[in-house]
Amino acid sequence: MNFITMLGSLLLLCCLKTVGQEGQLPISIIPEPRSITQSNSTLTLKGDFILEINGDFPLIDSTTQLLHRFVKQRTLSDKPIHRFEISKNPTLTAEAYRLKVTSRKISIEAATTQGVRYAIQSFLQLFPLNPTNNTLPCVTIDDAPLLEYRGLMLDPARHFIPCDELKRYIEIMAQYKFNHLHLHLSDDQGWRVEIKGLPLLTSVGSIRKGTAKSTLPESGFYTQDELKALVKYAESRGVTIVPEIDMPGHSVAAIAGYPELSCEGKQIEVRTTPGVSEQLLCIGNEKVFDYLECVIEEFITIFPDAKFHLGGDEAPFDCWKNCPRCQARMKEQGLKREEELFSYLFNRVNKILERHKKTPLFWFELDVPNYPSNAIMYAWRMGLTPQVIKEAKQRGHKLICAPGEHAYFDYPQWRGDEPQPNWGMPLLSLEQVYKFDPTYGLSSEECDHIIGVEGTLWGECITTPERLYYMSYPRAIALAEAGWSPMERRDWNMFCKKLNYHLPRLFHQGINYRVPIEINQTK
Ligand code: TNX
Repeated sequence: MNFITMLGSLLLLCCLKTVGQEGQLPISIIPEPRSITQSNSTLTLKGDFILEINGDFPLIDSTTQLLHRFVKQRTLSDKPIHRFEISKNPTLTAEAYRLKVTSRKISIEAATTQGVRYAIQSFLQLFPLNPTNNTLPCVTIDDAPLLEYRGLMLDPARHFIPCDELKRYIEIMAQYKFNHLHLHLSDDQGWRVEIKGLPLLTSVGSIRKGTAKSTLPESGFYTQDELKALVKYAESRGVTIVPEIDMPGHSVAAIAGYPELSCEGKQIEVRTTPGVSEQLLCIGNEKVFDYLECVIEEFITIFPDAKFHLGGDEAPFDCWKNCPRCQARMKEQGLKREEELFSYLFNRVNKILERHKKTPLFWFELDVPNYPSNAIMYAWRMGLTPQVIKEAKQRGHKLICAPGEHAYFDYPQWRGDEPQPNWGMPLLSLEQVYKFDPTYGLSSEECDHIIGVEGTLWGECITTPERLYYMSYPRAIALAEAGWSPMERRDWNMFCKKLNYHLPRLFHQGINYRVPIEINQTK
């Protein structure tokens, strides 16, 4: 090495120190990127960007609009001043990006629009909280997600959530690089999607006379047009909607509309209280399969993505034992145990999905002997996750981890906090969410089938949009890091420091988060 290159390397080392060194601007990006290299220089923005887009990035407009809007608001100027270059780099993986901020220009490299979106979300998180200060650190960020599926689940079946509220929810989750919004669209307490061929699903099934806490009726459903618009909106923000129709349990609202779907065939009402119902779909009745086919065929015209959740949770099957039609079905199929009826149902419904190249998703129940071979499973029951990870691997299924012990956002966040009374729900603190290691400490071989994480906000107590955010934030931010950042890049104390930057950002956007007073308590 000659003198000049040695001097050059030394100089480079001096200015390319790692993040957070003294004298450097703080960086608080969540989820934590793979690698950040910060120099001592800064860039002070004084006006809008001159965007240069090299390559084809479909649906990029809503992202670049966001960028323009943001910088114009900050600098109070729409004069195009700063160079901002977005270029295609096909060697990067689908959601990866490289973001470079220098004192002369900003540049992004990505292989897809999604990569560009994430680069821009990270870029926006470089701005100081003080809205009159537009000095950014000069950085190079190389980033890519740990897991391909990073989801949140909402439950408009228990309490209807208007479309506009879903859109706002999508906007915020996209800031934290979540890419799937799973919608639990049917349950005992409500049916929420217009099905043209089965009008009683909504005219009867979307209304309940009261709830556990109120004697006032609860109702609401989405028209197909509203859902189509929602899917488009989500897509433009990089979020895929995963629809769920629960079966064979959690079907009381559907049965209230069409009593012939249950084993007993009795007229029942949409359930007013939480809990698990003993009413299941009758597996011996061909009308049930006609119903499912009709629902799925209409769903398919609304939700273009391949993922289709068929529920499958919490279905006590005593009614099948006493049902002559279910028993006849078992005989016809040579089934010995009622549990095998689940597999029969799921495999048959999967045939409908196969015609449309859809992949079925299920809540994993260990007593169901087999699921369709292409099914993606969810680990959810508290304490069973390690066993479910093993079992899913053995059975050859991909797995998404949404475990009760880390990802149930319907659980209260702190002692004495709402929801109260909480039907014996355990606490799920922010720290407990943050501790979530989706691999459960297993070797990469033992968990190479884990494709994602999901936070589930069951809706029995989610009576207003304010509660929706209160229960989701900031816990969803902690979960975002579990899905995106490798364990070696994560640290609870560092996360708490970064959160002090993110909470005011949420506040500024009108998000009703829980103030996590515990994060600034000295230990
Ligand atoms: C279990 S998690 C359910 C939901 C409830 C939730 C309440 C799952 C697949 N089923 O129906 O809302 O517990 O915590």
